[in-house]
Amino acid sequence: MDTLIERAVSSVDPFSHAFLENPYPHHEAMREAGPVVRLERYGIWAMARHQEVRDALTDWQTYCSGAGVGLSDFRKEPPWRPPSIILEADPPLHTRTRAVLTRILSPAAINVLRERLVQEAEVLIGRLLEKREFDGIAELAEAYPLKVFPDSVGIAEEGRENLLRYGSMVFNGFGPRNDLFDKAMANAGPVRDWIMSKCSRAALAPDGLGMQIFRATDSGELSEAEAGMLVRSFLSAGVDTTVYGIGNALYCFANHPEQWTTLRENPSLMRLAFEEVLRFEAPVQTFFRTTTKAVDVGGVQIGEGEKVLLFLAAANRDPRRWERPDQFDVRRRATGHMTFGTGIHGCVGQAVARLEAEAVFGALAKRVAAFELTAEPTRRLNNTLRGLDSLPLRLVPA
Ligand code: 4MI
Repeated sequence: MDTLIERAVSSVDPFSHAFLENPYPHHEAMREAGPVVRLERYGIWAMARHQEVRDALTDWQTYCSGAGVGLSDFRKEPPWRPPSIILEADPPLHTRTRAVLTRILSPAAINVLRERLVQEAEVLIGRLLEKREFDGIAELAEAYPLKVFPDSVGIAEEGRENLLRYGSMVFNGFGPRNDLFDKAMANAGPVRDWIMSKCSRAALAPDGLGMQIFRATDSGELSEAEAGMLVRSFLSAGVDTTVYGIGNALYCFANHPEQWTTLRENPSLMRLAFEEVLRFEAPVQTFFRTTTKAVDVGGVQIGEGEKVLLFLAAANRDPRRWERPDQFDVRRRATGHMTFGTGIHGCVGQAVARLEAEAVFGALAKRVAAFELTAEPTRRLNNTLRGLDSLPLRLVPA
């Protein structure tokens, strides 16, 4: 006899303001409801346990990306922009584009940027120490990536404010057409035009990461148009993710001063500490996949062509996987978190993200004893990202 498993159903809206303000109780409810939960409101499935999220991410043949990694199914409605040829692609296209970026963004290739990124962090932290009080989001979490990332890609200075506007479009664009989506898309035309104008060979510095993509056209590995599309991927993925990651790290250390002290006393914990930030306050909270065939998940049948919402941030606090999951602890082995994803689509830029964090928090660790909140931080709600709009800080010099 077959075992009958009751299918868990939830009426929660994971893109509502209430959910996004504090997702953690909802994550727990979804994890405990079952290995996969039907979200009635959108007619989709959700996974919130570490094992199931991981299994879905490592099975691209069943859980594809080519129908989009947001709520919208590209096979049923036109995407708001031409699909990414790496994020929103499956093998064999993905295999070819991914190989180019894997090479350009390898840890060894990215180490070449280290000296400049450390230098920029030290200059910025020196200025902020003189100021003493500032907004940790605008003046640090945004200011740093907005300087070093476009410099590294090889983009001109003018108009860089469009990068954050475009990031908001990209990450809110993975959600439903709600108020956050509409607000992000309000000025889409000029922002998209600016971004696309920076994706051509002529707009890129000769020694940057962007031009390295165009060099892959020499061997016939990519077409000229594909190279431009991969520069667009850099500009889509490389700014907001690190802005929210650095902002969330500042927020964690301001709220857990003893963890900052532990880190300062043990500088070798730096890399692990940033992984713990990514586990505990994941800048990227969710991604979707689409099933290519019917699949059984823990006794529940999911049909073909169904959207599945993967709660990376809920997997990161699954008590089946982590001890004391709701405790921020820089000493724990936080690797294995799902914030960078895993499998063939696992974050290709993670060496850059880690380098930026190491540069910023390494500079802070040398000179800052503590972060004091001078007012309540405010949240910036986003359909995909979790982070702050403002983080009023006072630095206590070491
Ligand atoms: C995971 S964040 C992200 C990655 C890739 C792209 C956008 C966002 C893209 O456009 O390729």
